[in-house]
Amino acid sequence: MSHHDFHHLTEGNARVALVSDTATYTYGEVNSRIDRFATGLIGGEDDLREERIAFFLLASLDYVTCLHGVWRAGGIAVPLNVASAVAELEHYLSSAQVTRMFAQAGAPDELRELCASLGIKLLTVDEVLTDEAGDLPEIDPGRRAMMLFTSGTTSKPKGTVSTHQTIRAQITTLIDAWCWTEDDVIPLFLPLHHIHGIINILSCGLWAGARVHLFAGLDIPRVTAEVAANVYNVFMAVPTVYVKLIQYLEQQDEQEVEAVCAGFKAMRLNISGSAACPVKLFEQWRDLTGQVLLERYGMTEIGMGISNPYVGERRAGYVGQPLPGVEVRLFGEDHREIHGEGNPGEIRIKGDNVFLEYWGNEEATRKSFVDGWFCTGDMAVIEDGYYRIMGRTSVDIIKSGGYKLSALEIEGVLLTHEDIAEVAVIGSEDEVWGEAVTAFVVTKNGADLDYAELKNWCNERMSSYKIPKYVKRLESLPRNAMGKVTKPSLKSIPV
Ligand code: MCA
Ligand code: AMP
Repeated sequence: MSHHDFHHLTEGNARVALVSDTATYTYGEVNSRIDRFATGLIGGEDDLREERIAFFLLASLDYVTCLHGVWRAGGIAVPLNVASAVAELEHYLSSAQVTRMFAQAGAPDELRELCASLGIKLLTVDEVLTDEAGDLPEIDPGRRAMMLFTSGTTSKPKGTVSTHQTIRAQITTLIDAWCWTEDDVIPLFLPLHHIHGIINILSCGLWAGARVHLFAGLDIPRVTAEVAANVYNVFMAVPTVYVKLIQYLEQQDEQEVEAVCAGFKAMRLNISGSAACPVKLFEQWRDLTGQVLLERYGMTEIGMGISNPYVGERRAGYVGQPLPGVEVRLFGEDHREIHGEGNPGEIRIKGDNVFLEYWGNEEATRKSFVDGWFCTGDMAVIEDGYYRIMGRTSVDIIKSGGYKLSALEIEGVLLTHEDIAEVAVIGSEDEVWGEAVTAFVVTKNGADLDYAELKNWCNERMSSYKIPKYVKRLESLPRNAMGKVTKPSLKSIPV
């Protein structure tokens, strides 16, 4: 990917690219700001040479400036979760060996102290912008471009590195498959440290010359007001958002419901992904709005892999067929390929869309590929030509509201609590979140555990969406003969 690929981002282009609460920015304005930022970032050098530049920014002109500025200057963009706890940030920043970090003016003291202790320069975008754009390097498409942290079956999140070419492939596949055009207008309320927000919405939108409405987070009254005013024609979200929209509409008067539903109905596309869309939700949304949700399957390491068709049957409970340019096969535990319909196997992926490596973790990278195929850890089966996701190979990964969470990471933090002797974390079925983080704990000397206090304690140590929604005290954890906690048996314990 070179910046010429985003061919609407050019000097003087008067099309509107971004709409925020307070302002509207044209492609030309955004482009010039990116160039001036990239120039400032490079300083007296000719290329950032894959320097890791982090940013801690909500969806904003600054965010877009950082992302594209780092790309144009030859750095690696490290967008961080703005809801992170300081302890989590420390891991991201130190493992990525970040040297500079961009945040809004008036960043909290904790962030200043953390950056100072790690020798990271904390800056605002304005501080770096130059008056004029200078020369920028030509970037080889094989060079590293972005690092996104993803939780997995290890206790600490890993930095997933993609190249300019990876990102280009991930974007162009979706531009074609979902028929993006410059007439599209889409709201962006999902977080911007994951593929769903960064690639599927923001990058596809800017690549296509579309208009992206930036929100600091999910603000249902504001989003639905815009929907009712027929502002958007494309909508992308995780299943939890559709659940929350339905719950919200249940509280509104008939007139408002009618207007919002008509707004959704008039759109050309509603997409659900990042977690399984229950058949019931698919049907509720269709009955309410007339929209047949297009469900697709993706992962941080691969972008999007499998999608229901834009034209053709979108089947409830299925994720569709491999996207063009993405090779998908199913394999058994013995690494033999599974053929034919109705036979489950692990999804493995090949293609330009697949990431390069886990940063600084050759072993994890090596282990995640077999014979050149990336092993997703998701099980699937093909039925009547459509892929159906059956679940994951690991019980230690939880999907809550579209966020992938590591049970081991949460257990690791809880175990540092002075009253907790043993703990096992699982995802329990939940109508709103898909899976709700649930902790089974054995306390030291039978100590009591107050939920509100524990939640407060957790707040300082983990992003709030990782905090267990349910905590259940047990006398002991169920273990097998090897002493390993039998997590599946915990699923049947009422909480
Ligand atoms: C918020 N809360 C949550 C979650 N989000 N709890 C569990 N799971 C969550 N996902 C909690 C907060 O801690 C808070 O708790 C309370 O809910 C209200 O928080 P708020 O931020 O106001 O909630 P919200 O705005 O309604 O957020 C719900 C959300 C958000 C919009 C669904 O979770 C979200 O943006 N999820 C999408 C994440 C995403 O983009 N995933 C894509 C990654 P309390 O009140 O107790 O403090 S996957 C990906 O990129 C792959 C490639 C793919 O396939 O797409
Ligand atoms: P992440 O690592 O955060 O990118 O999340 C990727 C994971 O989300 C995948 O490995 C799947 O487990 C899950 N996922 C994404 N889309 C879907 C979907 N449509 N249905 C079921 N699971 C999904």
